[in-house]
Amino acid sequence: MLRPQDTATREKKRLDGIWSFRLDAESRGRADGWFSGPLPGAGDMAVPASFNDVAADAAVRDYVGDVWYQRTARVPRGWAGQRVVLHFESATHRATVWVDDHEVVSHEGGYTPFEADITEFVTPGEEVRITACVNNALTFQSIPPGTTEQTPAGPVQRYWHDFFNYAGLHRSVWLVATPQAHIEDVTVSTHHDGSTGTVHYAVDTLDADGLDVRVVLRDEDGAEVARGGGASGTLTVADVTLWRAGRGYLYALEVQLVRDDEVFDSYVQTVGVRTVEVRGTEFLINGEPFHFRGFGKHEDIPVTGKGHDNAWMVHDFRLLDWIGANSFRTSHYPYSEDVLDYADRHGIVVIDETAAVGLNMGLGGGIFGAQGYQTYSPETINDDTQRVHAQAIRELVARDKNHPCVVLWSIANEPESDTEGAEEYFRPLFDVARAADPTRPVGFVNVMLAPHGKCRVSQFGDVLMLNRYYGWYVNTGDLASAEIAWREELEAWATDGKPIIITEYGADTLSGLHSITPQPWDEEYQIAYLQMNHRVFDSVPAVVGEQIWNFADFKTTAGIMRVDGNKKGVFTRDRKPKSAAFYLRQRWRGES
Ligand code: BDP
Repeated sequence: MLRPQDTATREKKRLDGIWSFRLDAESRGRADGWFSGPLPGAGDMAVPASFNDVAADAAVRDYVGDVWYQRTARVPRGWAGQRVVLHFESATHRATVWVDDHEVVSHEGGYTPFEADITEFVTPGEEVRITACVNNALTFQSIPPGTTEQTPAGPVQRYWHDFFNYAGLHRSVWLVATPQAHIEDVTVSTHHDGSTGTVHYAVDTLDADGLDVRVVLRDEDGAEVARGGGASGTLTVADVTLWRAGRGYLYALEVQLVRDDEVFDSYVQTVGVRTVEVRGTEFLINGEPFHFRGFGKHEDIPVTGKGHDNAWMVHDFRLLDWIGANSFRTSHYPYSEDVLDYADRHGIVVIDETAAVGLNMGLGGGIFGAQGYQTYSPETINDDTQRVHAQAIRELVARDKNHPCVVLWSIANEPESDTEGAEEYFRPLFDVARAADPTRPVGFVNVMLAPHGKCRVSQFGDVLMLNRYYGWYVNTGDLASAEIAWREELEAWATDGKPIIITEYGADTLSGLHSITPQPWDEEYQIAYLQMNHRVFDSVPAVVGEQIWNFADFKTTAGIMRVDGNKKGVFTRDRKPKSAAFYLRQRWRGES
């Protein structure tokens, strides 16, 4: 599947705006045919946005079940004879879509795109009704998992991840026109040897009998640097400008479907020439050791929730630059493709994560031991979950494989990983990731409950990614003991001979709370906590990265450990710096 694009042969029309919207607490909509006319009893909803906080109504915020979105759109009259596609960048966590009365597509998984060829159901120049039934329920067979508990007061969604279960249409919806004979997919991979770069490409086409593939590679000035033909091939780039952290140089690969000089379809794929390699305890980008500095982030902003917003995105990248970060992890789900495009262009390195978070019944919103379920069992996380998880990995790789910013796949965050069930569950998933993308390392993020010597899943990873909270969840307020315990554990991990990225370490901090004798929750403690961690990291050579939890404060489910959300941000939820931001700027940029 390709991103919607405007090219010489393609057009796209964005369907964002105000849609009709309603809850469907009794799940009546399908049986009552709500797609077959104007949505009965509907209110308004903004797209893109999470619906939860927009309505200013606790019943909408905490709602579990089906919600319905609807709008009409006119298919441009100039699209006659074209193939018309309806494309959703995401629908959280699953959706079924109708065009007028026709059911056209269903999709499971809240953070990857899906689309349907709707040519036969539309007439260019006329309006169509587009209806989506979106469902936000988490089950043991969804990624992420959860369960709906029936209480005397009604259904309550329970889950084991520490961010609010925002849902809805979080990203843009598009109508797209392509030629009937069209390019279906493009895959690129790159190498370089000295100043010579190579770009390997492979093109999938549909209904393109008798047509040829032609490719032209251009540099950032638009000058042609290479050309080729055939469904796959390798282009050579003399005097290549590499994509690197801090300098996101992008070539443009124009892929054309042609017969002689007639162009039937054209698609432009950006290409960053770079290599990624794990060698011993080093993580190499372009053959040079790379040290990750940055954050675990969230897609999380006031009111809009997980709805994509370009202004906030650009602002966040400015803050990353201001503070001297060179990377982030898309904790804990695939982010908007706009974010990855932006990271490509600005040379920010990305650890790309699936939505497999909370596969751990021993954890819940930062509270250890919130048991009650067994993680891996026929009734909980089981073979069906594994199939959904495998599909989530495939869809993530299919979507993001061509982004130079993505250097590492994270197939899960903090799953239970110290049991036989965990080993059986994860072994095949690493194979799935490697089969989908042989060019990038694969890992998963290890939790403190499975320390070195106990974890049975880290053996499968190319890289060790560790989340640790010494001085916060353990040795709370006692940084001296924390430092000793942390160094001891880290030195044990270093004996595995793999690069270690600390993907989370952090302390909840209430902006504005100060003390000359630091203790948990005040701004000085956050700095002291980070300094302690950095002393430990700087003394263990296998550590190749530090990503603080979190870039900004974010919304979570309600709980006695969370005051208006998780406060481990270096910035507040509205992106004001806490004191730690200035300390980090000093460490990462040498500037205060
Ligand atoms: C880890 C999780 C992260 C949480 C964080 C915390 O990976 O999602 O928000 O801890 O408790 O367990 O702050």
